Amino acid sequence: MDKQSTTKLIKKKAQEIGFDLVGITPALPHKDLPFFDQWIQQGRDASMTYLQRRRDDRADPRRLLENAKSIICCGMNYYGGEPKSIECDDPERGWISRYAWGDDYHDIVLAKLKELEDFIRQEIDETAELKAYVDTGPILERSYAASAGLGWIGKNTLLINRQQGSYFFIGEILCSLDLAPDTPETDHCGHCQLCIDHCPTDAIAPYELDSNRCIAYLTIEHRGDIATEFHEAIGQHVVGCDICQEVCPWNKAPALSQEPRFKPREGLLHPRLSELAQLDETAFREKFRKSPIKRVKAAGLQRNTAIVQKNQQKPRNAGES
Ligand code: B12
Repeated sequence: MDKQSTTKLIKKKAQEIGFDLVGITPALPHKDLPFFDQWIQQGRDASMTYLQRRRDDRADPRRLLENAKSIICCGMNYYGGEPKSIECDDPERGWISRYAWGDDYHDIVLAKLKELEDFIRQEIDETAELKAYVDTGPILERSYAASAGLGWIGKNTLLINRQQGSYFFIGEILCSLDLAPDTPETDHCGHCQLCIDHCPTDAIAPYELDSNRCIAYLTIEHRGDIATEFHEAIGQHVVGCDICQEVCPWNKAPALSQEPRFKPREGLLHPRLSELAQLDETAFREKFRKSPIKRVKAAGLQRNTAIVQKNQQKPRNAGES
């Protein structure tokens, strides 16, 4: 089978498996690596030192799979059409970021990538060398996915697709087969800077995010107390933040997810603060088994909930959203 036909077959299978986006890019060092290095040098990674630890592996995907020639980049939409955080103003309730409502995307996306790997070995080339990653590998996922034509990197730093918006996860397979590459999408942010204007902590400069100020970082990754200067700006966010995506015009009416396991688990869309505050270690572990929220840890959720409860008790100013 020629390169074009093989590529077409793999893409068709990826879509059958449930990926909303699929594209190919060569497994070579990426031109965006200097941005990553600069970001780290400026300390934008905050306490996420794991990012720099495997910097050299990030520099070249062939360090992860020696014979890699192509990267099969896949996107999986998690948008279910539910309301946005900025549409909830019940003071008894908080907001959990959309990506964290359902089952853990690492497991779901990885299982689908494994299914695609099996197909490649069984139907195309049994000697193909393949290695799949979702989020946790030392790979510049957004940069490779952008090169594979899945979308463009927006000013809010998310990968945005014209049909899917930005509420999609990225996973990829490093592959020893030489596949036909796609062409990258062009930037469609234009003069818009709603994400920058609406970020409550001023964490975003065009195409660059400072994790030290990002509510997603502070509420999910940061351990220990959160600096008081951010408490008020955290607003109702108990886990993660979606504001820079919610105000994005490309997320006004994106395609809907085909994956029922991303639907909100009971009580997670606009969660009751009093219920979250009651969760001890055991109850937390039980409630968030196989959920991305487990990364926040029980102590983190308690800390965040206390901040939000304090915020929700304050009288709101007229005209405030
Ligand atoms: C660390 C991390 C975070 C950190 C830092 C985020 C950040 N913007 O860097 C924190 C905890 C804040 C975070 C938050 C979120 N994350 Co996160 N995160 C990651 C992780 C593990 C690494 C990202 C990274 O390397 N950052 C370093 C910076 C420099 O890289 P980058 O932002 O990707 O930028 C690249 C390009 O934009 C380009 N570039 C950078 N600057 C410039 C400037 C110019 C001019 C140009 C042309 C290019 C360019 O080069 C960079 C290197 O490749 C990735 C998985 C992965 N392995 O990539 C997931 C990932 C980026 N996260 C994801 C998600 C879903 C989220 C959240 C939406 C979760 C939430 N709601 O709380 C938020 C979104 C916040 C945001 N605006 O980014 C998805 C994004 C999917 C998408 N459609 O874009 C990823 C890809 C995970 C996945 N596999 O699906 N995340």
